Amino acid sequence: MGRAFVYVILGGGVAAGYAALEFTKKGVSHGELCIISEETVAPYERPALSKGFLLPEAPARLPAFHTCVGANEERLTPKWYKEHGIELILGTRVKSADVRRKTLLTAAGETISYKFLIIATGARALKLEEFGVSGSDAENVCYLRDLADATRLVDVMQTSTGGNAVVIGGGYIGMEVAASLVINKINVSMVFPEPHCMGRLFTPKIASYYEDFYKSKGVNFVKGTVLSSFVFNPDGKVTGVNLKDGSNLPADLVVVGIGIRPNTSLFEGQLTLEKGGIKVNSRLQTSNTSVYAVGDVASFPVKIFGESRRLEHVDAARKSARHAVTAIMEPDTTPEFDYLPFFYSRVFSFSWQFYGDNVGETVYFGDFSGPSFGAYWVHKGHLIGSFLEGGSKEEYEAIAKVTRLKPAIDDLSELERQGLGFVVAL
Ligand code: FAD
Ligand code: NAD
Ligand code: ISD
Repeated sequence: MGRAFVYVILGGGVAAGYAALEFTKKGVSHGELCIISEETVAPYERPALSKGFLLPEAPARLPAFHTCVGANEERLTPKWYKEHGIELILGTRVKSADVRRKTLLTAAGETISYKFLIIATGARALKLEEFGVSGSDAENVCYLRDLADATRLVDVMQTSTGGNAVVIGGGYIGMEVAASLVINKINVSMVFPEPHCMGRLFTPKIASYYEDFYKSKGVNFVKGTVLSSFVFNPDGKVTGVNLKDGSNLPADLVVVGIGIRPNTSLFEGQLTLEKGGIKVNSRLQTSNTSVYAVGDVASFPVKIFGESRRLEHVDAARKSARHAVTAIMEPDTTPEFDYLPFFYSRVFSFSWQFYGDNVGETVYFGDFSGPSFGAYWVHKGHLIGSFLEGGSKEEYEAIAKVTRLKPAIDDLSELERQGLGFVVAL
């Protein structure tokens, strides 16, 4: 059995939703496009899962956060897909792909053929087993990648009020979930190997601002070590964790956020890979001209850095998806994808944005004991990265605009003196 489509989006996450919206804007006909997703729900804004979804009061629930509400665009409910003649093939895992024949084979045994394929398979959470620790399938050990994970986390959280949680990992998931656990009145210990949180982005000074606040909320940071094993009760529930430094922590709940691995396996040996992702050109086109890759799974040329990167952030997923659709539908007029990396987070009442790259010398500005502060990164005489906590919409727009311009910086102390005034004035 089989079906044929002109356009197939493989994966039903953030990028898929934004690609679908773009296809309708470009005039796709009924019956030409399908989305195949292992998830059982239509594409949604994944960032909500570690924020609004975990709130104790009035938590975000579908259908409220289907794409594309995160970019203040239309909310694409299952009804919307139906009205637009887009087939949503949900709860369906693709188990193999043949890019030469232009076919995908689902786990249910259906062959789906395409003229153009957009790979939007995203990534999966790394498991502790990959680091030699077993037992992460216990009922109170949670990962957080999709709606099913988030639903399970909420269930475990609700039975752990007043108890102890151990958060493994000090990155995005670790920081956002730890804040949510505190808001849910759960005592939190965070365990990670680096000397400070958000090691991939924050400097020690920026990290200590947030860590100090978390500590004031009772969070216990255990740094420079990792988990070595779990302690179980006779029912197979985790009651504690043993750490490599010899210490141990009690646990009613464990949340693991130790990074991701892009879902490339269907295409290994068929498409060129790079930096752990599927290599694409500035049209988001892979080494096979009928196949495009977008979002977390794609390694694409970031023009302002002059090199390819794989970015694990929602803005890149949204914009790369839209660009790929434009490149497919308007091949002769689509410019190169020229993307300015943008990361953000919201925890407690904090909200920060970062644009560009965090290499070179750091120049801080603002009041690190107050609600708003920031940093610039200056590399080879140019401002190439900007971070701002507690900014206004206009200020965030200003740091983005100036970072894209990569202005020459002759005098770091003058930049420090001007602080946010530097970008606001330009
Ligand atoms: P995904 O959204 O992961 O979608 C991939 C889809 O492909 C899934 O539906 C999956 O089931 C499907 N799939 C994979 N393999 C198959 C297969 N073989 N067959 C069928 N379907 C398949 N980024 C930010 O910038 N800001 C944030 O605040 C933020 N918060 C986040 C919070 C959480 C909890 C998580 C997990 C991520 C967060 N991110 C955030 C990252 C952001 O969500 C991702 O960058 C984004 O979702 C990537 O979109 P994508 O479409 O490439 O992949
Ligand atoms: P991450 O890469 O942000 O952080 C991983 C953390 O785990 C790091 O602190 C790392 O040192 C630590 N770690 C690695 N191995 C470990 C081990 N064996 N034991 C203990 N700690 C270990 O990844 P994440 O936090 O898992 O997030 C997953 C994905 O979700 C990422 O792609 C991230 O970008 C995305 N996400 C983004 C946001 C956002 O942009 N606001 C929010 C949530 C999730
Ligand atoms: O970008 C985002 C984000 O951080 C969310 O929480 O999209 C979601 C939506 O705003 C949720 O409605």
